[in-house]
Amino acid sequence: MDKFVTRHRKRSAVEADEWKTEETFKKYKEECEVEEEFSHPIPWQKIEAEGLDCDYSLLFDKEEADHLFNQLEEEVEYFTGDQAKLQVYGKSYSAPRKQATYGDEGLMYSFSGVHLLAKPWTPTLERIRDAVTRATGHSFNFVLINRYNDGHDHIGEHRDDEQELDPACPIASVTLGAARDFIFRHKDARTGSSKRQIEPVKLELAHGSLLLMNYPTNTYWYHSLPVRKKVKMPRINLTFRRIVKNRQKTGIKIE
Ligand SMILES: O=C(O)CCC(=O)C(=O)O
Repeated sequence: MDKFVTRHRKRSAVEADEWKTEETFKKYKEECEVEEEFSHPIPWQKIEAEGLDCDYSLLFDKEEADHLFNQLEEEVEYFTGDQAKLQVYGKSYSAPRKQATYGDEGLMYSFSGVHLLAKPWTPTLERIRDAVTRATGHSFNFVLINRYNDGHDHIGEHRDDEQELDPACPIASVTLGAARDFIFRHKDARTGSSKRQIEPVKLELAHGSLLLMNYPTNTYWYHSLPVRKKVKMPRINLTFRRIVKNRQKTGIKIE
């Protein structure tokens, strides 16, 4: 098969306030999509579970991934000082990783009461974003960058389910650097007396890889990048997103 499908939306997500159920969302998506070819076919691996729909592939070969990693090390400016702190249950903590946000002009990243304006795209971020667009047919206006210095750096369980994210656009997660375990846990398998036995979904995200988290994955599943003390090398993760501009209110919640 050498034809792939590009999905373009014909109307804005803002009009879709009626998205209350999966049925209405699916119907809306079908109405909105048109098919055409695009030019960067890559083999995808489907990852599915109850309410989880992901696609995984290697987007960049080692040489290109090494180059992109080195370029990002020169270009990306990470938050420092108060902007690098997390507020969890009213207390301020240093994030166990470095973070930065880039994107289209005026887009805001809101996180634990702190509002951070996206910096303008750098040449390397544009190059990666465009490669993701060619591979998926989706366009992105924002990227959150997490840099993990080694296996002590991590991110706790959370969902990327903010209302300003366009659900018709997957969250596209690019990994450069050390391979790390990435774990999904169903929301009903976490805590409480009604806890269900649903196996977690564990992946290893490789250097140069692309993971697409499609709707409704972030409705039902939490994800995390746990501590792995044996990992000595740094890793940069870029999550490309599409933010609906006049829905911006809240940011990523880390629990
Ligand atoms: O570094 C990763 O792979 C995970 C990043 C993440 O969970 C996020 O950006 O929401």
